[in-house]
Amino acid sequence: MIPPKSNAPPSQAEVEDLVRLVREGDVSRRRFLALVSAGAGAGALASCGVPAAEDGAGAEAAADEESSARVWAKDPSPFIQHGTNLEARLEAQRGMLTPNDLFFVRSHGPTPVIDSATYRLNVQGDAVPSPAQLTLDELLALPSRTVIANVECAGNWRGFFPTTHGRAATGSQWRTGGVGCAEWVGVPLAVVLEHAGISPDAAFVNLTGLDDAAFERPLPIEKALEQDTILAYAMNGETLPPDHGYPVRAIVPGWVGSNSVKWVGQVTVSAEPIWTRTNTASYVFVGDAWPAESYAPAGGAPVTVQTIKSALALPWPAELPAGRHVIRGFAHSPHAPIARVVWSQDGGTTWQDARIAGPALPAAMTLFEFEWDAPPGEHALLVRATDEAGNKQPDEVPFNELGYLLNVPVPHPVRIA
Ligand SMILES: Nc1nc2c(c(=O)[nH]1)N[C@H]1C(S)=C(S)[C@@H](COP(=O)(O)O)O[C@H]1N2
Ligand SMILES: [Mo]
Repeated sequence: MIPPKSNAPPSQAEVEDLVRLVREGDVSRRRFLALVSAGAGAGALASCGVPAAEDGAGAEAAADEESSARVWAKDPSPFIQHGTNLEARLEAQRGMLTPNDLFFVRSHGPTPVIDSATYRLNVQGDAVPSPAQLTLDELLALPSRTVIANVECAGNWRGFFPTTHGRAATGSQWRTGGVGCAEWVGVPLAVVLEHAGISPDAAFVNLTGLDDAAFERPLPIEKALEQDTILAYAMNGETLPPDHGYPVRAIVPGWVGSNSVKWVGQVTVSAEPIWTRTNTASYVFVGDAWPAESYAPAGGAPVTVQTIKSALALPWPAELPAGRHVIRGFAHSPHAPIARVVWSQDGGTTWQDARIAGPALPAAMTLFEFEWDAPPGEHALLVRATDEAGNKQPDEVPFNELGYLLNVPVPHPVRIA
């Protein structure tokens, strides 16, 4: 899928050209993939060793192998398993795009098997005067759009709450691998809604999956109609893989992953707010900072927009030989392109600039790197990103029970032997 890696990073002119093409929605896939997978920092890969699954999670994966065969279509061994979820290892990713085989999976049940011949997309609801049904071929015939965007779970980084707040939040204890970035091709949801015909008072759009969980999440109409909110059928130049929603999934750039409903079978449009489990009980902020009575019938403020983050592409914990290393990582912000990443080896007393080493698009992974002359001993590296709109990872965030959107810089343990 991704062409062989070149050691030559793209030139600044190439990157600018690329970003312009992407912004204009006119990117040639082959050219684009060639550029982003070239990335930069091939030396970093060599010096950091691109460690495979050798920190113990390999054994966990092997133990689960029998059941995993029924849960996912993909090979789970490159991942850290949490129930039916597969957490990615950022250290395995080189360029801005996450290869499909390494893309994290967050599913509320096993991957369903869907027959494209009998697949139907139903568009209905009180704001759809005449319900519509589309076959996959009919959907594919509608105008398409290419979007480069992350999918990031609202609970990505949840496993750090014990470190940052001294207590754990409920849910899978993800570290940094609940995020991936891909090039998606699909039909704008707005095009589908226009095709079906919606009434002018349409206010909410609920997307429902064909998985056993019938996972669903409502979107306000404004977000549903944004041009980059698409029903995707391709991922990184391949047919959408089963685990990522084959044949059709939503991509809602910049919003938490639960909005990007996989295996979409139904689109319900209403003039009224739509309340489901996923915007009342889960994917809401529950905690002292969000008094429940202010958000009824939801139990707290619905979690919508993602947050700015940066993380190192190193195993957790990392082990490296003493000496000079090029350390890589990924930063992303839902609000604007990443403008700056700084790093610290002294607990945040002093900070140094990292180099932005790849294209910077909003709501997509941005590669950064820095050189570190690592002395022997136990270290903790911090990184902090700022975007072009001035958003910056904060020093503190209030605790929320369900553990969403944690983004304070968390020390990454590194042992230098
Ligand atoms: N139908 C369906 N869609 C779903 C989910 C699900 O369990 N079922 N999980 C959601 C959540 S919580 C996330 S974070 C993303 C993860 O997308 P991925 O598995 O492609 O990484 O899918 C979303 N879409
Ligand atoms: Mo999620």
